[in-house]
Amino acid sequence: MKIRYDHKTRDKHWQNVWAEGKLYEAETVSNKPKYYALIEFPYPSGEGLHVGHPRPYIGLDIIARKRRAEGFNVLYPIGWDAFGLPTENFAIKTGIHPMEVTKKNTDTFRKQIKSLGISFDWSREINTTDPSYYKWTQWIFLKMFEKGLAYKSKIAVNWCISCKIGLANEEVIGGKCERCGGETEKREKEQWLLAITKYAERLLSGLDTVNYFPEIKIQQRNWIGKSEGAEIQFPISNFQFPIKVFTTRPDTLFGATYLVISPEHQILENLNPSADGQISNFKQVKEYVELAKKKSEIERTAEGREKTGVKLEGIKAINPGTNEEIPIFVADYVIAHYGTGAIMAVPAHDERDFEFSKKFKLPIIPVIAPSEANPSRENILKGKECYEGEGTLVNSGEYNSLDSEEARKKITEKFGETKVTYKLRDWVFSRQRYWGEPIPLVFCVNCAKQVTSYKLKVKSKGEKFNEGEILNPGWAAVSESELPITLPEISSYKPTDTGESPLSGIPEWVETTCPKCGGAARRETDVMPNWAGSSWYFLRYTDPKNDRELASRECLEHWMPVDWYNGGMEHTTLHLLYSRFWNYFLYDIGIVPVEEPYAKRTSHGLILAEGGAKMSKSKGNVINPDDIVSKFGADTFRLYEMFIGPFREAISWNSSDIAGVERFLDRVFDFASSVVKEKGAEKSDKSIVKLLHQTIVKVSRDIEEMSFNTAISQLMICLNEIRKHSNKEQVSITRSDLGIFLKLLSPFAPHLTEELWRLLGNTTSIHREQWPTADTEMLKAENVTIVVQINGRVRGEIIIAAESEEKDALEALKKEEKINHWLSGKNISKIIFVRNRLINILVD
Ligand code: ANZ
Ligand code: ZN
Repeated sequence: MKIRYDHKTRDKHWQNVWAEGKLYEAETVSNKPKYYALIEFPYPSGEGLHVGHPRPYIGLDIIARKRRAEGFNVLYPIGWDAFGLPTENFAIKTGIHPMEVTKKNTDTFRKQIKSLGISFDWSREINTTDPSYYKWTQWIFLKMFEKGLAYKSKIAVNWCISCKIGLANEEVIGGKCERCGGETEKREKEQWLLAITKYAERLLSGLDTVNYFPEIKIQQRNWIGKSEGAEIQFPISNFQFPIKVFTTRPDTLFGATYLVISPEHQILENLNPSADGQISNFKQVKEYVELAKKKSEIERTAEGREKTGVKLEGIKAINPGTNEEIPIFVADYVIAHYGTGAIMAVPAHDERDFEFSKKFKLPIIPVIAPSEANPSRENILKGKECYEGEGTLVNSGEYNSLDSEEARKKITEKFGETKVTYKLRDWVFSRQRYWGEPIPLVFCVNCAKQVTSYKLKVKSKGEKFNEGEILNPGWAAVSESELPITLPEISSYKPTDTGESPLSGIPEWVETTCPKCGGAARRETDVMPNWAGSSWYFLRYTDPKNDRELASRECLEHWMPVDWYNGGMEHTTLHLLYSRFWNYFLYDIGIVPVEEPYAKRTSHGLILAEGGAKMSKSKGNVINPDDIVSKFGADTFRLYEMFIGPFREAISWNSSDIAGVERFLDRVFDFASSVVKEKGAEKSDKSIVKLLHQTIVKVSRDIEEMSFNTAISQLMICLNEIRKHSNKEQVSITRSDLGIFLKLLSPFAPHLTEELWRLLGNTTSIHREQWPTADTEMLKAENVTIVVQINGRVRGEIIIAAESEEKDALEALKKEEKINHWLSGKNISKIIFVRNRLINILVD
């Protein structure tokens, strides 16, 4: 009869034992080295936990458990990112207070997560909607305000029509609201902004100091979008002000055959017919401008979209290189708030301009000649084909025959000035909603007048006003002792149709006194976006109950930076950038000890529904983890989520595959029980010992590489061998060697391995054991044959020590004349190395 592990009662039992023993609580004072593992804390939605949530939790749980076993003092915390729209929308619908909704949802999430046996330190649980937490979110905002990093400005915001809320650019995807998928439009609104652009350069260069997945660094770099180029002024005939353009290719100046300004460009106001009337077709221009304003930026700049525009009749610009008159257009493919909002168009060398010039029959003058080797050279020099590359200057007067790089410097020196531009914009930080952190500022008419007159005077020594107050006349920070400014009880959570926050309808809350002059003042009624609380939560975990500071310096010094942070790729340009920015700021004002908050950042793939669609309630294809856990137990669930496929890749759920991992765990339990019964072998089989040590190496390495699925397969292979070598009379393994196997499995299946560990006679937890180390002697002897391919073709074999690295294989290859023959004189462009199997060398 097979003996089975009874997950229904034992999972809970062990979870209680661990909790009582405080097994996973980080030590505040410790001689051990620290390790801080972090996952993105969840938003506790009303839908409950989704099978996608636990994937990263389990992944980092395995890392955290391995680190504990390696002797680290591990912090692996959890909390709730609980401000946000779905909760507020639910409150609007039902009238239930968002706080109550949040409580109910977090209770559900907590229970669900706890059922998975993840080694979170629950004693440090935080919640961004807790006033004792958001007190510090408000405090950080106040510091930013004082330093002049927060400012109010009337800007065109992306307005979601159905959510009635302003959205950051990052929250608009393909012109649609990221949250509800509804239409967005542009609206002018007074908004608070945070000057993240002041940190652009540091956020960029800081990336060189951290260990993030390459694709994460690339996305962050692109989002910051640093561009080095030049600003060049083009005089306008019969008008006093020139038009300034930003270009990354000043070397193409002589090929600029027209200018294009964005529909929002200031000059259109100045050249308004009511003023001087230089633009004779102003009405047509105006119509075009209105139309363009309705379109989203993404629509406007989409590649391959038919170019539109209108020529400004009656005025002309002068190309400072050629001194020739060129026409000016307004066109929506030029964006207002990038560079100077105007471009010099060089159709011969810019695809967008090339398309535009074809449509409007504008001259194409090639000024960069590609090398002789370029097969399109003829066509390019005739202006029949666009060429965006580098080359030698032609048609450019005294600059002819310079190479483009040299010409960029020379032309910039003569006609313009060097300029660095970033795509990154300041962060729109106010929301006209209820369920967010109140912005702790007050507006006072009296002070507004004073600041204005103070600004006129020379800044006096007394520093009567801080930078934020000078920047935002009339706005004052509430005093720190008043924090937190809590959300008032209200009867309706509906945003108002004017777009103001529901808070604006509560005079008792809004009306207050000015902290500066004591006069009557009004509170800011906008609240913070839901990115606020998550911009510093990793700091709070280090000292979650501190009521004097956001966290003590001592705790921050002990724990920061986060050693390993795993989260979704969808947060790379939002949360990850925002939180790095806040951390940099807190570093600058002396609160946190490190500039970069995260030493390492990885990400996981989504779990999709069977068949590859996204799981969603509306499609009815959501898998509830509770069902899986109650049927198969937490360990089978965990193992399945890790075995399902490569951790980094999106993967479809497949219920029928769960049985496979369940069977494996059943075998482990059954076999281990028989070892317990028979007291194990005197001595393990030699081949088993060897395999066990190989397994130590492989599982240890695979865990570090987040290759959890291959670690599990190795454990499966190992178990099969152990069982194969055992028979009815004699098992092949000692109890202590079986213990090694269980330790390797324990981060994946913590409950079942704990049960077996105790059955083996141990009185303390397997999760307090040391991580097994491999006996290198045991591994040395073995050699493996590696297939050698050149450009994918098999060209021979080499024999090297098992587990050798790529460089060892290359070293061995040098001695193989036959193979070397294929490589001599060739340029190696890439090497693909599959350990213990194959090396494929790609040559040009
Ligand atoms: C002339 C030129 C010639 C350009 C050429 C390119 C190639 P990145 O690298 O993204 O910074 N540009 C500048 N401001 C713009 C705006 N507000 N809206 C749309 N396009 C704008 O791109 C910089 C280039 O994008 C600039 O260099 C400009 O076109 C265009 F052979 O100037 B270029
Ligand atoms: Zn005042």
